[in-house]
Amino acid sequence: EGYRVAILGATGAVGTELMALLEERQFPLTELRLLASPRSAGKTLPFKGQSLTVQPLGDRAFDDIDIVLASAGASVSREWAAKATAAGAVVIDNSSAFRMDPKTPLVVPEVNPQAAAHHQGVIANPNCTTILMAVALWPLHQIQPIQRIVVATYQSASGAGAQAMEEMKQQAQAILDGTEPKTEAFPYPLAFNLFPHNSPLNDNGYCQEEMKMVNETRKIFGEADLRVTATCIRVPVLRAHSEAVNLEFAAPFSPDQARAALVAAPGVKLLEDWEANYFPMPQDASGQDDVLVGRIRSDLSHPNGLELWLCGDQIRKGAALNAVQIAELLVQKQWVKPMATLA
Ligand code: A2P
Ligand code: 11C
Repeated sequence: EGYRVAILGATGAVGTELMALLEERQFPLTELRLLASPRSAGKTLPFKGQSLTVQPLGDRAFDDIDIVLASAGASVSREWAAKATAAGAVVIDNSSAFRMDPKTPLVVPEVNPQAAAHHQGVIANPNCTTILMAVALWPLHQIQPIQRIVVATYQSASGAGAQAMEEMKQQAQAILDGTEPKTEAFPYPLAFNLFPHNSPLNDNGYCQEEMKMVNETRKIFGEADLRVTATCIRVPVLRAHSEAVNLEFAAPFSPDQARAALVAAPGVKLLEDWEANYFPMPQDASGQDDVLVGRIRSDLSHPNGLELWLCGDQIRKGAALNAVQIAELLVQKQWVKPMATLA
């Protein structure tokens, strides 16, 4: 038995990784349909030793499809998700379009898999920084409730897509060559620089990326009143995000208790060598499935406080892997309709 899957945004940074993960994890497929903008129509991409042709998104794009993995941005999802569900598909949407919609489950399989059972055709994949933090904090929260999260992020170029990654490389080359770096995907040069996250600012002074961390974490944890504050920064790293997290628990929670919880938790890897001063780095996390956590220490300034540092691959667990895990969950629990019979 297999499923007919469409990747919407197949030519993008996340789309490319979705294809690699479906192949690597041997997702049960009877068809893989690649969809992108008309600009990419006719382009071919490799999959399982074959060459698949990219099709332009259009009215019949979702006919006879069981699962859509969508990663072409929020406006494309807003326009096309209802058409895909009307055609009978379940949409796993990587964009922000439906995340805070009360009818749409927002799922990190290590945290709230059961939420996916109640889907009405669309399941939202959270923001990348939120996913990475949720995977690392949920096991701690199970043992000792977290009361407040203060997080600062160090976000890679990949969060802004394939073109942004390319732009940063070209900026680095331009600066080394002594020429003016070009900026299109980003508002400012990112190479040899950093800046507060380039998402629009809200009236409360937070940018949208920061408010996603606040609101999405609350929804995933099922804790509407959890106190979360975030500062999101774009840094000149290609493809893994890092986060410095300060936690306040209901009662003292020691670093060793946290380590024990993390070692036992799925999707997390403890990486600490205090003698060598070696802790997670984006280059260790790139291409890895697990969120790497380290530098766990008691907060000197608060008896119930704990500090930790994490790195996770933004394109994999932050986006594509989480979406494929949701698809696997649907298959395993039979929460997606199986395809029409195989001949
Ligand atoms: P295309 O390559 O044809 O522009 P990234 O996040 O890496 O920037 O990738 C965005 C993905 O979304 C790409 O696959 C891109 O296709 C796709 N995309 C962007 N706009 C549209 C659109 N209007 N319709 C369909 N796909 C789109
Ligand atoms: C970034 N997290 O790193 C953002 C990109 O809501 O899916 C993804 C935005 C989103 O810039």
